[in-house]
Amino acid sequence: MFNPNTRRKKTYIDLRSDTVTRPTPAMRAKMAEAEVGDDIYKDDPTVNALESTAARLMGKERALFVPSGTMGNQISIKVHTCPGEEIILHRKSHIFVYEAGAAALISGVMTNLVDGENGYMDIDAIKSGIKKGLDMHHAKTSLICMENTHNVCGGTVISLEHMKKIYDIAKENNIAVHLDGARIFHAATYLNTDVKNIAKYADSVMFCLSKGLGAPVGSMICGDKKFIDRAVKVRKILGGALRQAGVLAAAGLYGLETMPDKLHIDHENAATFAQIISDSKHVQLEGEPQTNIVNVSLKNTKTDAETVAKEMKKKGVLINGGKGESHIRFVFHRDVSDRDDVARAAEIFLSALE
Ligand code: TLP
Repeated sequence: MFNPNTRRKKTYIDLRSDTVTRPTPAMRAKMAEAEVGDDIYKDDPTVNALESTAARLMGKERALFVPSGTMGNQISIKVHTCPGEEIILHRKSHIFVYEAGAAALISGVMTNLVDGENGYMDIDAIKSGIKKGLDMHHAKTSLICMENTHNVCGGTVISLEHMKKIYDIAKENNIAVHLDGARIFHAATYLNTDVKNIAKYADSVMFCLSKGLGAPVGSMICGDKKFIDRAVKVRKILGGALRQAGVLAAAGLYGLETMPDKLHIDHENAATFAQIISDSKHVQLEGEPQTNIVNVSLKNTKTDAETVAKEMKKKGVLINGGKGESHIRFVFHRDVSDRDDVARAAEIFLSALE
């Protein structure tokens, strides 16, 4: 019988992202055993189970399985907006920085970018940025997007108080709120709360199965029935409607059942890693890690991220590093759970700076 683990090539300690996890034998077994059907006919019992589980966990009426987080965010933007309108979001949000301009291309919306430390969008800037569209010169603001945890800002967690403030402002102005909760379970772990308590400050939530939860593919979008009905159509338009997707949904369900309670390990590993490397005078942490991401500045060194990445790869650790860049992100996940590997990766990073 095919044994996936016999096919593995050299194993690296892979800190490029938490998207790199591979399904465990137990997860693969669930995938192999999954009952399937044609999901376009809503005939796939495993996808249906995943969607009802996700909706229940997020405290929303409905949920929809989508192939990726990017597609989930973009479907949500498309549903909440009309072309020519404006969305407010953080300058360093994934939707703005890493989704290849999709909001402009797919939804035809303008982005009104708001700054803020650690991913906390400045409240006054949001208030003054809202345009009702009554003045013929203005694009109407129809959506505010939040991100929690905040990836580019170092996996930082936005407090419930801050989220509530933004949600209340949006509601006073009849504006929808979307949450990019790719790592919402990490945020909930840090806040020691239920994901529902985070999701309640958004009309729609996207979360990823393929990051900390360890599934190979997929994300969920959750919202009310009207939102999901419209999202189903947009998913079809974008080519994201799948057929016997139960084999993928089974991995997502297994991730939802088994992983949220273990994410604290990734946070502890990130903290241990940060603590070891911060003993070096060359290393400048860009803030204390709160969750599974450690952001480091190389400004006190003579090297760049590309050189560091090459040196680390020779010694068995993978990171992303661009030429001339003075910033590195280290991401912790289930496949780096061994404490010795965490310490080893930290030592290898420090030796790559010399
Ligand atoms: N983030 C990836 C890269 O795209 C940068 C990563 O390695 O962290 N929202 C957030 C906050 C994300 O971090 C990501 C992925 C997405 C959305 C998109 O998810 P996918 O990759 O499934 O399209």
